Amino acid sequence: MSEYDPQALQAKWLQRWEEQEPYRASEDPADPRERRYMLDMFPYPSGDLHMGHAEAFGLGDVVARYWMQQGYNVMHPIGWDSFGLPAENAAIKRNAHPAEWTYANIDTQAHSFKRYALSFDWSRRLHTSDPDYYRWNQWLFVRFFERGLAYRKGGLVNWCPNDQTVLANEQVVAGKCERCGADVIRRELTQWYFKITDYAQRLLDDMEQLHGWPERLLTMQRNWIGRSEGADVLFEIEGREEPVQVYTTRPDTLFGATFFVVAADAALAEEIVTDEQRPAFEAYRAEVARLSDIERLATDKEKTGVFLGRYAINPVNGERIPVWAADYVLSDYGHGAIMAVPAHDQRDLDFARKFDLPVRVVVHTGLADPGETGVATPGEGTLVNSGPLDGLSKAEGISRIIELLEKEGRGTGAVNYRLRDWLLSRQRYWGTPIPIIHCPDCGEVPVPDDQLPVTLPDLRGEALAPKGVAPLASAAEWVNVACPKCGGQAQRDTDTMDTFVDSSWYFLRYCSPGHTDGPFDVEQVRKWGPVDQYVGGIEHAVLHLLYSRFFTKVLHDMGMVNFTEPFRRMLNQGQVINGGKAMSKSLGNGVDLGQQIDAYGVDAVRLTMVFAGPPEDDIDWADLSPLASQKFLARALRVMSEVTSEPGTPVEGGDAELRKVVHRTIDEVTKLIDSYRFNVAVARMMELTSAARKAIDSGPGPADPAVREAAETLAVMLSLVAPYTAEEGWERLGRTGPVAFAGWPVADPALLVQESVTCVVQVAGKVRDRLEVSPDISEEDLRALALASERVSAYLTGMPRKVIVRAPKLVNIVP
Ligand code: ANZ
Ligand code: ZN
Repeated sequence: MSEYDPQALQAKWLQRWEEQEPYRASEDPADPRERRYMLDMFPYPSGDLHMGHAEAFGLGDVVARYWMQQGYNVMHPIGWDSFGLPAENAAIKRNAHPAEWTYANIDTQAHSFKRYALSFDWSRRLHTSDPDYYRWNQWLFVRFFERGLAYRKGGLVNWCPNDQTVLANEQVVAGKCERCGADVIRRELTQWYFKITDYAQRLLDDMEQLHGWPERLLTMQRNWIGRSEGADVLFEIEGREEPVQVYTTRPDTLFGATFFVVAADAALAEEIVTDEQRPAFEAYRAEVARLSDIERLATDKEKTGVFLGRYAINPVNGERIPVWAADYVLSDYGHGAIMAVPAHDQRDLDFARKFDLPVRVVVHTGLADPGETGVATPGEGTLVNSGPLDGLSKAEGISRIIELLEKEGRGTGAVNYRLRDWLLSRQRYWGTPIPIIHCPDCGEVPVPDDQLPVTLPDLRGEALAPKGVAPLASAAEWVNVACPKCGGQAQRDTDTMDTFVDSSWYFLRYCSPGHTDGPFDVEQVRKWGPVDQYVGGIEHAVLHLLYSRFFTKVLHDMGMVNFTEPFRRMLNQGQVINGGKAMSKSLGNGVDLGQQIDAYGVDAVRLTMVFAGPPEDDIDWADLSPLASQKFLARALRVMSEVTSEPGTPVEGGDAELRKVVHRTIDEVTKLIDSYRFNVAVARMMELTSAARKAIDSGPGPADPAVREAAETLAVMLSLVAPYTAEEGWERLGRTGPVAFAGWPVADPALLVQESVTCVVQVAGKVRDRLEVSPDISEEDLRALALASERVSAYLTGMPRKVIVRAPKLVNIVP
């Protein structure tokens, strides 16, 4: 094998790794190594692996292999998120069972993962669609139910008319179904929810622990949770017994509330509308039902609404203000009703101008009158027209008015969150059945633990077609059961769980995948958890990454895990694009991973991905050259093959210059990998290869021990990105055992001492000073250094006319 033949290398080493299973994490309690847990977001089995997988898993593998080299006991597991709609849609089309498609794709992906040489511990493999996995979804659901964290309620929900199922708020992106892109509509349905809102404050507070998360991700979560502070204020409504609450972040503007708005779809609107206004109101409400929240809240949307024929009383000045229904107030936010302050809130102002309602300035901001300009003034200022609040600032006004309201029992300080409870019922088949039995006498009865799992009945093809009711409802024998409590005739819940339930705790299952006494072995999780490094896409920012944080906190409260945050460090890889655009069927710019591997080899593809740029950035495959990567790997392997000294030869007598290069490389690459700058680390490996090549050809030659040191360092470093080439090189260097565990080299500080060069500084062509500088000093630094020299300034009267810098050896100053 003199030529570089990637396919031959793959065939040879893949077989040995299959036999040796070198990447199995050790369970031996006597193993003294510190544990590390490296996790990739597990894949959905939709066909074979693609370029995006290759990039994300390639990056995760750099981290896992780096830790293995550093001597940690590393767990790097893999599994499949194998419930979900695509399998079901494929099954309908082919008149088959979703499991057929699912498990065939899993086999294909598993095969490709192995070929791609990822350092997985295959013994921990799991599939969420296996009954011995989803059994524990059900078990956890029952625990949540017992704690009041899973409950059923009726209300308007997001409905995808194409997928014929409800969606969680997190799955509605800009008013469209996250999965299929159809416009989401609202439907009135009774559904199961997880009470994630109970954890809103902790989800915010615990972000303090997430130093290792990208700021962008934390910001997205913070905004999604959407905490605000303000007050709940009680308004009397004429002709209604009970006062109505509104939530406001600006109670200081209460004197400027000139009208009152109820969400058109709130029960209150329906209740208080007068007979005279009812027909207009009902027509309007029907119109609003067709809009998504995003559309309703859009600030540039023309304001619409209808007068309800009633008046509310402003609690601070007794003023009668008209009550309207409108779509820009949401029924499930705050209390579904607002006090409108048009002078200081743009949407209220737009509404006031449209319907000719009064605008009263109560905060003097120095800006022009909103009633005239149409531009609200939401900023800071001095309160005016506000009785006891006059002259106060916004902050003073807020605390003063809350005090007054509380004293009179007309309001309280309040905190509000944008976060809604997690809607988890789905009207589809290929998911975890909700383990509840509905009994006419006992109500919602959980399936007893010893009767779990509730497995899916065997439905296939047409039986799965979306009809707006759950397919499980058609399996009469499965549905009709005895009530576990009273034994009477009862029925199973026919919805399945959102598949995000499956992924909310899978990382715990990996710690003890065969566990049969619970979802996971608490002791094992204590040893391995939390995840030290998680790698996956930013698209999960407010979905999976929020849900798993919630699950972890609940499990913590149940005493099952000893940490409150599941993922210590988080890396969001960029996307692989082609020709500046995301790969897509319609653009025809897809790149097939299998073809790339056939053409250039696994190592060249992996190296190309890692070398392309910082891990978080998108990489454009059209700009990259896997062929150049392949040539580099061939060069590296040649260097490793040409070393003639024996393994273990003492390195002390080796070439001093090359040794300095080796140790500087070790020092830099270690720091670069620690800070995720993998691409620059690869560049350093390339430089090391060139230095070794030069030493062999025109330096001390292939027998010099420093050449061996360089080649062995190269093999170990390359094992992070090019496992086949590294393993082969390691063997040719006469070493035995997997290169993955050779041990990360340590830089010798004595060899890191920076040499310096002498820089000559001339003024008007005469040498006036000599400076000792680093060989890689920048032009700016050198220029500044030269001009700061006292010997130089003695010959200058003012700013020099010109400074010519030739780093690192010459500075020429023209006075
Ligand atoms: C009066 C007011 C005056 C307001 C002012 C703002 C500025 P965040 O920060 O997002 O929590 N609001 C309350 N409930 C609402 C609902 N169900 N639908 C739409 N809007 C609602 O926003 C709180 C503010 O949003 C509240 O404060 C209320 O308008 C509005 F100069 O009350 B404000
Ligand atoms: Zn019963």
